[in-house]
Amino acid sequence: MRNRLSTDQYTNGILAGDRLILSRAITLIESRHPDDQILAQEVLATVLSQTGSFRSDSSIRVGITGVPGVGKSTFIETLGQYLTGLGHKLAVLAVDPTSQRSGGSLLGDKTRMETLSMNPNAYIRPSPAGDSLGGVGQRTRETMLLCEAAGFDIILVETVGVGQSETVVHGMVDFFLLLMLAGAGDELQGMKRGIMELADALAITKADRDNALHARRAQVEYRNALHLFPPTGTGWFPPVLTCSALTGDGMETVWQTILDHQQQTTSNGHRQRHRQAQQLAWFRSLLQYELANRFYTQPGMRDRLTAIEEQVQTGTLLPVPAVQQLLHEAA
Ligand SMILES: Nc1nc2c(ncn2[C@@H]2O[C@H](COP(=O)(O)OP(=O)(O)OP(=O)(O)O)[C@@H](O)[C@H]2O)c(=O)[nH]1
Ligand SMILES: [Mg+2]
Repeated sequence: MRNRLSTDQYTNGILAGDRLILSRAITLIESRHPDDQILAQEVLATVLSQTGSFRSDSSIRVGITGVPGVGKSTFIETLGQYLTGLGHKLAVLAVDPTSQRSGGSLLGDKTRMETLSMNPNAYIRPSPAGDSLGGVGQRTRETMLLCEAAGFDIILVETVGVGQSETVVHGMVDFFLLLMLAGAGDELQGMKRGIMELADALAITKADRDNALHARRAQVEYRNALHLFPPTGTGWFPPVLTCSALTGDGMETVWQTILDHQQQTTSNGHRQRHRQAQQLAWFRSLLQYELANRFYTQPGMRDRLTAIEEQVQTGTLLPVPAVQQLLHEAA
């Protein structure tokens, strides 16, 4: 990156809540350039050593997922306005598995969160285009830490409910909110059950106008459906709420639910255990990524793989000895 700042300049800027410097530091984190990566890690380490963990301990991280078009961005816009109204400082990040393909990003090209992006107490960071080092969302975790160090006490992470992104986001937040639509008895079946099992709450959105009654009916259906799920073991039972990002109805209840969850999991120790487990999982996934990366980027590996795969395909070499042979050569 041209015009790099010094570690001190980044660190002081971030700790002072300078958004411009925060943005530049995040760009550094997203960069694939080795020099940028080294500097980014230095900045992160320095920032974290100065904030300790108190800022991230007092932050609330919320993941918001749901099928495309369910209303995630609009919901974040309305909830965000409400939260900044309460005096919070809010950072909005996105984990977008589709940005790799389109080269764009959800937050960038669809709903632009026009009101929220003008709000001095909100910081919106679209997800980077192109594949992220370490896989989908890896850089978002570090970005989150920097935002917390810059004084943002609520982090909202939007992700579209396709692929693996919701699992990734679930692995980095305290509270995972699933947005759904009414009139979706069919959707319930089509919906990946796995996502519902991850949710700390379901919110049926667009519960306004003609849709309000449908939403209440769907609320009952989903409540019944959730009762069939095994208990989470945390003592928390995911509630089903209704809301409208258009009218703002239900936003307060959604936020109160998140606070209740925060309070309960803090007092029973689950929150801390959860974050520790997330740290460990992050480490493990990075290690796996790094190992694979080193293996595949060895000189000549591509040709060697092609040759061995051909042998495996034609049956002249079995998969197990093929793997052993490759690993042996690599060592
Ligand atoms: N009536 C009504 N319409 C809504 C509400 N929330 C969102 N919408 C509309 O639904 C459409 C999709 O909203 P988005 O917020 O872009 O949905 P999204 O889930 O972020 O979509 P992707 O980012 O593409 O996955 C837009 O036309 C919104 O105006 C709501 O509460 N009520
Ligand atoms: Mg969106």
